[in-house]
Amino acid sequence: MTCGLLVLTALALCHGFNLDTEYPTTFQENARGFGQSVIQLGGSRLVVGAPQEIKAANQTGGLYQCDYSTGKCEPIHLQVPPEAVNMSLGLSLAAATNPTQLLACGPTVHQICKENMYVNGFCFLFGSNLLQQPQRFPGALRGCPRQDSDIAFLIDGSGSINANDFQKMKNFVSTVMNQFKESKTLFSLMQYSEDFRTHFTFSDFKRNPNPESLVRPIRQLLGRTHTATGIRKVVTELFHHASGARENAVKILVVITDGEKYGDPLDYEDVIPQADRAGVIRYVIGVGHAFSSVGSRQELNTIASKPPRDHVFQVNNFEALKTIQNQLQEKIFAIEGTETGSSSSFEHEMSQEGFSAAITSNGPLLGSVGSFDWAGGAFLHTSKNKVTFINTTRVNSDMNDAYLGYASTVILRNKVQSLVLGAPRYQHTGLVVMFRRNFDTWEANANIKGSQIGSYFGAALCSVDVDSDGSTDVVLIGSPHYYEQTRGGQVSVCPMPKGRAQWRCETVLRGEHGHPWGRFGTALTVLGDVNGDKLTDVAIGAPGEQENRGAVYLFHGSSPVSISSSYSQRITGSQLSPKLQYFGQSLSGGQDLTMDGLMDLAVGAQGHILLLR
Ligand SMILES: [Ca+2]
Ligand SMILES: [Ca+2]
Ligand SMILES: [Ca+2]
Repeated sequence: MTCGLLVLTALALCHGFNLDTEYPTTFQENARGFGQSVIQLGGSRLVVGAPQEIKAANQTGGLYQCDYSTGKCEPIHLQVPPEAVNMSLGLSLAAATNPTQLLACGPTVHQICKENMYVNGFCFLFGSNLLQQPQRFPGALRGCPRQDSDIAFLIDGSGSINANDFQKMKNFVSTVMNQFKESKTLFSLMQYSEDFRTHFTFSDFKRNPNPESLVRPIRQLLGRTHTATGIRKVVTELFHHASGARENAVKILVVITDGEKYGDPLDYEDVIPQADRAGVIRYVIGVGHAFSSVGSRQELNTIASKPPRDHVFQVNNFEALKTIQNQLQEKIFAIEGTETGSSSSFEHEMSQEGFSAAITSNGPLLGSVGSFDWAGGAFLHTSKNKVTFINTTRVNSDMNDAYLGYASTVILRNKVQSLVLGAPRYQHTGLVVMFRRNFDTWEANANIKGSQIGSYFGAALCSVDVDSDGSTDVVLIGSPHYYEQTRGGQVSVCPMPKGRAQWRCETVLRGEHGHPWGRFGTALTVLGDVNGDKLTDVAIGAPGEQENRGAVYLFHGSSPVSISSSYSQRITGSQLSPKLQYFGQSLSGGQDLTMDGLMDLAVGAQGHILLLR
């Protein structure tokens, strides 16, 4: 009897230490991809992503909220902006408490720029009322990258211009060239009167991009004004690959003249259609006399591209050329591409921002694996218009194809927040980097490298406050493709580095033997304290176990700064339902949604979410 009683007590204790697998609540939806992501929200419900669901033409991804009390899920309605083409909404989710916030991302927004397809992302930040329209990050789709331009000057050197004014024209040309210093714009210059002289070609400029030294030696030709012939020569000779003109560049011609053409054997109708066919955009700057009569004004309109009001500039004298420098620059910038206010926009064409997501006290953190040729990084949106891009280039230049931002998490030490990003393809072995804020920038201050090629070290991250004192104690780092003969995938337990000490991992968590393709560590979550020892416990998904039926493991906190290396419970998908696939592909824990005082665990499987308590 005593023995029996002991056994019963042991059973009860054992049951209380772990999760009940007898009566899980199952949520099921036919939406494609339902269960790829899940998050507990506000202590009352689950939000589930179905990133592959086709909602409408060009619209992929759905969000659902699932309620334990009704056992049902219903779609969260979102006004999807039309430019969010096929974004895979719900591929990543994050949530915060106090106040309740939900961040849901669609990191595959397709954007067509000319012949190229780019992949960006949008994330939506909801408050606790999911019916209210969320805030969108970024606020608008990044503009298409700028196109390079080749700009040719055709300057009037005829005898009607005095030497002083010719010098002012040269100054104007060098000033305009200097305004494009930071761009990939190339310049060339021809002077015309009745004679024509190429002072520098695009190739000359490329070899020596120094406006002063190119412009200073130009001597005025003097003579008559053969403007039409000059335009033909620019179109055929300067905008030619032999002069270094680029096939894909925007062709821009800037003509500066003080009057009507005179003595020219060619007419404008002989040359302007040719310039149009060659795609040369023409700006004309008429100085002084050029505007003295209706006929000469008409001539400028003929030379310029249509409409004239956008392409003809009028100045009263050469001194006044200064006043149009900025206008000309703005016009040319507008042609080159959409202005986005961000000078580095063309480095993020494939950013996939929102591939991972976290909510920081400063604002949403969006992992962007595709930035800078797949080196990756993350955008931290601190306010509606302020964005910081976080990456490691200052620390390590060899980040090609590293996929930084594949996973992200926030850690808190003594009320100071740091960010942790995973780069699972770094040097093929993976890297995890911790970033600390230094005024307005985020600096990498610690990192850990993976050891095995192809292991995907850093593909999943989870920060854990084991003793619940408000400070993070360990970061769990998943390597779901870590290969051992009988076990696939592992999770490293990495305590916070002390002072300037190297960041290291101590314990390694593994799944059961016999599952080389288990992908243990694909999903990680904090569970809360399930065994009542006041130490936080964690759950780890292994969705590849048993031919992709999948399993979830529980590990107890073992000291204020560590997690036990042996698991306390293994729950397989097959034990809950024979039809479950990829059980453990997503996890979310830490809240009591069933209101029984015990922490619950939400587990994603293909088309299903299971709530265990
Ligand atoms: Ca702690
Ligand atoms: Ca515990
Ligand atoms: Ca519960």
